[in-house]
Amino acid sequence: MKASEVKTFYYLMKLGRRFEEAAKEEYMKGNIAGFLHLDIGQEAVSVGTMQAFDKGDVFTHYREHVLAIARGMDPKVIMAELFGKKTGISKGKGGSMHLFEPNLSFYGGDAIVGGQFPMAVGCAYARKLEGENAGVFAIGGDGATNGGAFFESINLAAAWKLPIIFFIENNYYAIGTRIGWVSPFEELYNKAKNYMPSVRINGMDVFEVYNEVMKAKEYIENGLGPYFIEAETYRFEGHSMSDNGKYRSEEEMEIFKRRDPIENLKNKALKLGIVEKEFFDETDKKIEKEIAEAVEFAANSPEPEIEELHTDVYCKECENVVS
Ligand SMILES: Cc1ncc(C[n+]2csc(CCOP(=O)(O)OP(=O)(O)O)c2C)c(N)n1
Repeated sequence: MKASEVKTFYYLMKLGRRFEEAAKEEYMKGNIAGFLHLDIGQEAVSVGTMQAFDKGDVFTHYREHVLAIARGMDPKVIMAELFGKKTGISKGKGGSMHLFEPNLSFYGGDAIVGGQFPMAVGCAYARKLEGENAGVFAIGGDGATNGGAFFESINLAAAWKLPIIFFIENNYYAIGTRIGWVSPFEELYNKAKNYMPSVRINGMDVFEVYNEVMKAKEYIENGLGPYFIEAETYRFEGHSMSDNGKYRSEEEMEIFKRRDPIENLKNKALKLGIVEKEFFDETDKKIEKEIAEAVEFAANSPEPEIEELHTDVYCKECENVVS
């Protein structure tokens, strides 16, 4: 546990948490419409994975604000996207579930559960043909592992030894469906272990996530084929803003809240004397300012013009690529 790593991980996780809390507040005020899936509680996964997988291509599902922040996307353009503004990362036309940024190799926000996996496998195949070995990272939820797209993807990735990491955030619920009701077991790494190295880790510990993805990255870069990681985690909020999460018990919530990845990292670093209290206080203040600026930027940005309804709908250049 190095001080520099603790500082980076804490900053990004806290920035992500405060971003989400602000987004929730703005949603309640009516400034954000549509769907909003919060990552609160799962920040160790978003930050640990993106810090370790620093090159290569990233394919995500719709719960991706903190992944995007940890990848290097400016919170201002994410907030503006949530507000549906012209300055948003997808020009305000995608919203919360579509934070796509090719310059960061971030192909994110697939709203179709499990839809990101076949695309990620296609990309991994293309990268292998091109002789690129930075690989592909595909992340999804526990519910996504019950779909055919997931099984077809791990099958082909293993058969063709593709450079891809499959990462599952097992937060136990697919909206209100508990994993054990629709899967014969809750430890999902069992689903991939006949295909590739497959592990289950503590997704509430940012260092554990980071170290495991570093290991997986080395494995795929060496051309050995795909790698599967299941991280046990928990979302403290409902599935989306329209879900009050009443299907979970208070006791279960309490157990996982005691494992809060941000508080625990801070307390551990303080106890071991690795990072001083002043750092955390100053970082918190800096983050408050950054988040206030992001909301202000989004609120003051213009709406997209009506003509924009017809742009970015069809890819004319792609016709030549496919032929
Ligand atoms: C193919 C498909 N089926 C159903 C849905 C509706 N749906 C949206 S999110 C979701 C739950 C997915 O849960 P999980 O994969 O565990 O991810 P989490 O929300 O827990 O991050 C469902 C069923 C969808 N978007 N796409």
